[in-house]
Amino acid sequence: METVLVSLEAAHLPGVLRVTLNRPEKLNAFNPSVHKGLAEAMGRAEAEAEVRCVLITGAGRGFCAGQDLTERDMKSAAPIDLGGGLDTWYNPLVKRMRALPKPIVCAVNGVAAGAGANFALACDIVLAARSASFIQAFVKIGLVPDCGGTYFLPRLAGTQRAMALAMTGERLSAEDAERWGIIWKCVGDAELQNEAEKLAAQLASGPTRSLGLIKRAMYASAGNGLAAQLDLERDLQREIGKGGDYREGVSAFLEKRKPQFKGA
Ligand code: LHQ
Repeated sequence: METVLVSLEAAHLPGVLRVTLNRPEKLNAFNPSVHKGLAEAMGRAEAEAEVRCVLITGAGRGFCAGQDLTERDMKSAAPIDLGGGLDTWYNPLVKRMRALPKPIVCAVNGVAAGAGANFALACDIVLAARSASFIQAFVKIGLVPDCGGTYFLPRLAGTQRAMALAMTGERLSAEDAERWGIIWKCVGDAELQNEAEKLAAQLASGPTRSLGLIKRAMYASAGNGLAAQLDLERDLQREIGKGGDYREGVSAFLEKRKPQFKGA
């Protein structure tokens, strides 16, 4: 069985690369096969011009329960090095997601725990089903958050809320995640896939290069002062203004019609 389903549904959702975590019996926990599938999906998203948006979701009742905890033999006395898995899999994945010059939409269909929660937060726009939840489960097994959790959470929710979530491992409902600004929107369970597809389709028909540069500017802002950010905005505006989608956008506005962006 494929542990990650990847499809570019040209007819149904043009430009959208749908990526579905597919180990429902394990709540889509990460194992090497899932990581390989995600790396391949990222490779397609990076390489294929037809891909103009990525939509990530999970099969079954969970989104992702984080690292598969059955993968390691805890009875062995040999010292355990968890850094290797982060170097090999999680850290490159998060960096690639953030660097991808195309939007990534996440539809969190159920519980997102540990690295699964932070994998969702590494996406650019996160929607969640009302019954979904987010758990910084690491502390419950004597670990620290990884997969970018200590970077994303304080920035999204503030240090106090991030600290309490990480130190207690308390479950955060999708509604509270929305209220706290950790995710974009919480929607009814039955509406999630539709809403996520609508958003992904909108983004996939948008000015892809603009979207990529918006992403770059937003993420750069966390490490920049105002002057540096203003300079970056100038540079990006200069770059994007030379492209066809800007001309098309302004022309469509003046001609009172819908723009046909090519993503160029
Ligand atoms: C699982 C898992 C799972 C395997 C549910 N693994 N089977 C860590 C270490 C190394 C290096 C890199 O980084 C990391 C990062 C991390 O992600 S650490 C955090 C790992 N994740 C967790 O600690 C979460 C563990 N899971 C849970 O606490 C619960 O399953 C949650 C709260 C997610 C869901 O609870 P329920 O809805 O009650 O479902 P369940 O517990 O009954 O799970 C359903 C099945 O999925 C069950 O299998 P079974 O054969 O008994 O039906 C679970 O064993 C399996 N499962 N999570 N991480």
